[in-house]
Amino acid sequence: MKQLFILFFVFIAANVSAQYAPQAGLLGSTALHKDSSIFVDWAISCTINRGWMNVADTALGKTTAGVNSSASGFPDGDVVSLGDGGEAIYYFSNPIVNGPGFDFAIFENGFRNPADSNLSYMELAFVEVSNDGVNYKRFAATSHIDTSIQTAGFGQYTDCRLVNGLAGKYIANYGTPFDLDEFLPLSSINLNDIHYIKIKDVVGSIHRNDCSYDAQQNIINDPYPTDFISGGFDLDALGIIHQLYPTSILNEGKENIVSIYPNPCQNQLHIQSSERVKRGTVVSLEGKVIWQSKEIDQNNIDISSLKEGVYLLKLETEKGNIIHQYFTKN
Ligand SMILES: [Ca+2]
Ligand SMILES: [Ca+2]
Ligand SMILES: [Ca+2]
Repeated sequence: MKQLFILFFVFIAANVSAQYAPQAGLLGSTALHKDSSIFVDWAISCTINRGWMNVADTALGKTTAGVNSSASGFPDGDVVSLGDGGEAIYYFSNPIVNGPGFDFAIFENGFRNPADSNLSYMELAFVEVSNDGVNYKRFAATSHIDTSIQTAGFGQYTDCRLVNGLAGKYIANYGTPFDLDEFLPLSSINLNDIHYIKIKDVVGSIHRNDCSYDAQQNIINDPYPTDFISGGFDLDALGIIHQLYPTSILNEGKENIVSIYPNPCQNQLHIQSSERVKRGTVVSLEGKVIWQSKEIDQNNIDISSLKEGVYLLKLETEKGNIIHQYFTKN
């Protein structure tokens, strides 16, 4: 009897551990609203490798809804549909880094069940990060969604508390956040130099031939089939929380203080400024200081000796404003 009691207790404990953060707007949710000041920038460069409308019937062809740029910039509801197992790969010239807490968030276009705020239509995707675009590390995905009955391709709601480590957990306008801390035990990835993030649609079939597995080799039951042109994960945007160099967003309200031209530039970079510029520093995208001035002369910087490429110029004005501008040397 005592043994039975212990077994029962273990069963309850396992169930409790399956309860991950709830849907956006509910107590304990980790969802990040698109207007949150936590975001310092939005990913702009995205390549799409479309998946099939239905992996089990490739004669239907691949998804076509949306274009690469649908996944760029601020979340706007314009999405690109990845299809079964399709991928989006973001590139960051200014790498994502592991700062305190979450480092980036992914936006999809799921929606809530009007009758139950815990439930939503969820399409899920794996998330992977890479330094070089060749070797990727995947965030550990967990799904405790029941796999006895296939989640329908459209209009069936699921409780996101059953899911962790997968993009698409949260409804439209709310990002699902990811923390690079997860990879701290690995020496094979530099967490302060993430140039690539891959988002790969979960093929939601519960049939073993076509299914996707979470990190514990459980089948992930996700809407399937989604055999229409907008099938699969609908990627809206990627919000950046921590990156190596501050961005123009951090210059907000200060752009009118300093502008640089021409850009791209070959020889003389001109600085137009309403405050006297005290100091300038040119930094490579690898974070190496290339050049530093004691005084900026005549608001010109000679960049003729730099190699071709993109650089960051940090300018400090007399009033203590620090402005960051990127320029391309050609
Ligand atoms: Ca972090
Ligand atoms: Ca899918
Ligand atoms: Ca979008």
